Amino acid sequence: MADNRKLWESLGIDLKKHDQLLEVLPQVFGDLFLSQEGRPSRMAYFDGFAGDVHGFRIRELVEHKQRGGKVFGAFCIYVPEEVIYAAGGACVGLCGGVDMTVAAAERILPRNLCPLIKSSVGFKLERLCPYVEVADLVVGETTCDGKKKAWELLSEYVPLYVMELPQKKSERDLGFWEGEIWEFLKKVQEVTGKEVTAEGLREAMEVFDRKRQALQRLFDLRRNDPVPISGLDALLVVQLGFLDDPVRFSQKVEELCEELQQRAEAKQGAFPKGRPRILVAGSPMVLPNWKLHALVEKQGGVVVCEESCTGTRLLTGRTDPSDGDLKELIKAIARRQFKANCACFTPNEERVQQIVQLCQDYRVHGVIYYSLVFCQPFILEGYKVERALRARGIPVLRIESDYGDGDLEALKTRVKAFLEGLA
Ligand code: BJ8
Repeated sequence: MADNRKLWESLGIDLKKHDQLLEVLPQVFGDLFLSQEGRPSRMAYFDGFAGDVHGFRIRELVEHKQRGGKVFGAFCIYVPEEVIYAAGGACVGLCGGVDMTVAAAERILPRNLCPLIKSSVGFKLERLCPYVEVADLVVGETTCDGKKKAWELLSEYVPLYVMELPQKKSERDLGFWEGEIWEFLKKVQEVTGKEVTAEGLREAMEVFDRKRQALQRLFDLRRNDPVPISGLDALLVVQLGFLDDPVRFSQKVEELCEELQQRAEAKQGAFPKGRPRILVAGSPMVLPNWKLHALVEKQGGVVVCEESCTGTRLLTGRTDPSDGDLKELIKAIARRQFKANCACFTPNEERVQQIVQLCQDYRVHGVIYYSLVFCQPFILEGYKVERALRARGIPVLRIESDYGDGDLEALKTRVKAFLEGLA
C-alpha cells in the first residue's frame, strides 16, 4: 500500500480524494462479490485484480513506459487496440463507472448528460484515475453527441485524438472507417516512434482474437442451466478485461472456463436451477457499475448474458489474420468491428435481431433493457427492441438509471415484480 501511494503521488493523483474512493470500494466489493456462495475458485485472480485495481497493473504500465513503451487510453470498443499493440503500445479502457466523480464533471458538463461521460471526465478533473494519468494519448471517438462534444472539453486537460466513426454501415462508410484506422495508425506510429508492420499487426490481431474467443467461451458456458457462474462474476471478468494485459487476461479467462466447464458437466450452478434467467441489453456497465446485476441476483434472478459493450458487442466477430498485407489486415479489422451493433448506428435493425437471437441462445425468461440516463441512442432504440421482443412473447422491463443509489429502492421494487411475473 505504501508503495502504491508513492506510485500514485508520482502520477499526480490527488491522494486525499483517492483515499475516499478506495475507502468505499472494498466494502462494496466484499458485500456483492465475496459474499456469494460457492464461487469458482478461478475467480481469485479477478478478485485480486479488483482489490488492487489501481496498484499492480499501474505499476506494470509505468514500467512499460520506463522501457520506452507508450500507453493509450480509450473509451470505446471501436478503437482498434490491435494497431496500438502492434506498435508496442498498451491500451486501457478509461470509461468511468463511479458516481463520486460526476459532480466534478458537472462543473464543465451539463447535468443532463450520461453518467458514463461525466464520470470519465470527472476522473481527470479530480486527478483520481491513475490509468488516465499514465496515458500518453487518450483516444476519443464520434459515437454519440455527448461523447464527441465532451472530448472537445477534455482535450483541454489531456492529449486527445478523436476517431471519426461513421453513423451508417454502407460499403462507403466501411471504406471511410478503414481510412480512419489508417490515420490512427499514423498517429500511433508518431506517438510510439515504432512502425506498424503487417507481421506485427497480424500477431496483435491473434492476441485480441484469442481474448475475444476466451470471453466468447465464458459466455457460451453461461448458456448452461444451471449457469455455472453468476452474472456479477461474469461482468467483473469482462470489466477487468479493459484494463489487464490481453495475453495474461486470455489465459486467466481460459483457466476460469476450464473450471466452469467442469461445473457445468457436474450440473453445479452459481445458483440452484430454476431461477429466472435474464438477458440485460443496452448501455455498457463499466467498472464498478454492478448496480443492476446485484439487484437482479439479490432478488432471485440470474443474469446469463449482457448485450452491451461489456458483453456480446465486445466479442463480436473474428478477424482472420492468416495472410494479407497491411491493407488487407486493416480491412479485416474494420469489417470485424462493423459487425458490432452500437446504438450510435442508424438504421440498426441487426441489433434488434441479435437480441431476439440471444434470448433463444441463452434460454432467457425475460429481458431487462438497461439505459444509462440521458443515453439517447440506447433509450431511443429501446422502443424497437421492446416491440420485437413483445411480439415474440418475451417479457421486457425497461430501466433507466445512473451511478447513484437514489433510485435503488424504486429499482428493487420494479425488478422484484418483474422477476415474480416470470416465475
Ligand atoms: S460502441 S456503446 S463503447 S459508443 S452510454 S457515452 S452511447 S450516452 S458508451 Fe459506447 Fe462505443 Fe457504442 Fe460501445 Fe454515449 Fe450512451 Fe453514454 Fe455511451
